[in-house]
Amino acid sequence: MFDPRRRQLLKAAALLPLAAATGGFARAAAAPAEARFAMQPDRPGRAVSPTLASLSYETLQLADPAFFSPDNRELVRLFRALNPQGVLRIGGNTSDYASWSGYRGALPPQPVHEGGPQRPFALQPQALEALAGFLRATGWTLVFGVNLKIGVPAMAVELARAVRQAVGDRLLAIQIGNEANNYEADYAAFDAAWTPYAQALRAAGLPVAGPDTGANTDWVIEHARRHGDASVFLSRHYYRDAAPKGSIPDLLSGDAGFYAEVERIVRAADARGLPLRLTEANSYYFGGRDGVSNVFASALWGADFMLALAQRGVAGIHFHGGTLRSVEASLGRAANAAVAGDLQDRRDAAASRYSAIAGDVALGFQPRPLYHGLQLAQRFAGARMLSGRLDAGGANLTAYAARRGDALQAALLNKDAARDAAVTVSGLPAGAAGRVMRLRADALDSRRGVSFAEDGTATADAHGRCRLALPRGSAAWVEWNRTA
Ligand code: BDP
Repeated sequence: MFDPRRRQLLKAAALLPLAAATGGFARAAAAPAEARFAMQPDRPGRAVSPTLASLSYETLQLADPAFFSPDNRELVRLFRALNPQGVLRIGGNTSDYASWSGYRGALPPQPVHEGGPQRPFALQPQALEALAGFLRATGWTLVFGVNLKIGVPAMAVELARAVRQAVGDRLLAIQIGNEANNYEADYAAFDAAWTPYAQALRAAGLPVAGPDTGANTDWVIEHARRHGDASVFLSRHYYRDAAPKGSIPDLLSGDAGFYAEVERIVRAADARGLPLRLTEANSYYFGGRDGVSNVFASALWGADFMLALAQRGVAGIHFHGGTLRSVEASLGRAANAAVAGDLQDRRDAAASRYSAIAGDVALGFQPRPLYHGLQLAQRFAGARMLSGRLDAGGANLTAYAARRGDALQAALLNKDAARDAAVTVSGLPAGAAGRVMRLRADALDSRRGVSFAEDGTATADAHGRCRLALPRGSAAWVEWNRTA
């Protein structure tokens, strides 16, 4: 049973580390940092894929055909506003519990999780029809995961065929198994189970991508070596850590170790001309951390994470989310969604803690703080990243630059809880007129009141320099028109 007092206590407990970490700052903030960001327009880097901001949902979300449906107008609108060319990945733990209702062959007995909701369920054709309408309405394409754990390639082929028949060209790829590193002994065992599926799917003319593993960089590289020639893209997942270990300072400290792993995978992907997609990613696994994954800090994290990866050549990042029920079921847990509060609170409680979009079919939908961070980073879609040298002036800042046609753009992120900053951007055409958008909220732990909106102009001086204020816990996106 839901007990509101207990929730208050839990909330207070979750905020304690933050209060301790930021309590002093509000009263005695450190001196503003003087930062410099030298954009290098003559040193182009990677092209940013239009599919950069993408999403991931549990297969179990399809149990309700009203969710991914063209009639679900609010969700359609939020998808389109995030990215008119995004890619929806359907998968997660529940993909390895899904069967296809049209399959008439024999199935081995399915494991039933003791008392929990993580149990086999059958996908219905109506859900695929509705999904196809949703994709047409949003302009999105699809990556669809089939059940590897059950060990029946013939069922996977029938399901994948039905998916393709429903969605047509919008099917980008089929993936086989979700994080098989959790149930296969090693890469060789995975490959032995995976290969008959891939062969059967390809024989049916279906596009295949993978390996869709958890945190296994070596598996991805080995997979590229063995199957890269026939693959649509390479994939792995990312979560910073487990939910109990999550905190705002941890989330905002960056993840250099992971970036180095991405560079290794991108080298393997480049060697075969393959894109790399993080087909499932978010802040903290085990469903996300309340007070961290669903507050404003997650927006700064998400924007920074996307741009750091786009700079390293990652084509798309699928932020995992959906209803609390679907994600908790993926973890073998029941969802105890709170029903107290106003509509915004209730939508928030109906969604998994890390979801970029809150709500459900009954309550309607609204953006979470993370959504606005993804919108900021998505501004780089279709542009070419540029080199830049950042002197952060001692604050926790990151900065990214890109060129699109004649325009130069920069994202400046102040992830510091304590220090306001002023950033001098250089390398601009003299006198270039910049249009500024800001990502902000009252505080890093704000659940509401997050915005990413126009905020005036920033014009370069005769030396091509432009100074911008960047308050702690905020970000700016600026686009300078070279011809101005
Ligand atoms: C991933 C699973 C997904 C879970 C998520 C989590 O693929 O189904 O919902 O972890 O733990 O590993 O939040």
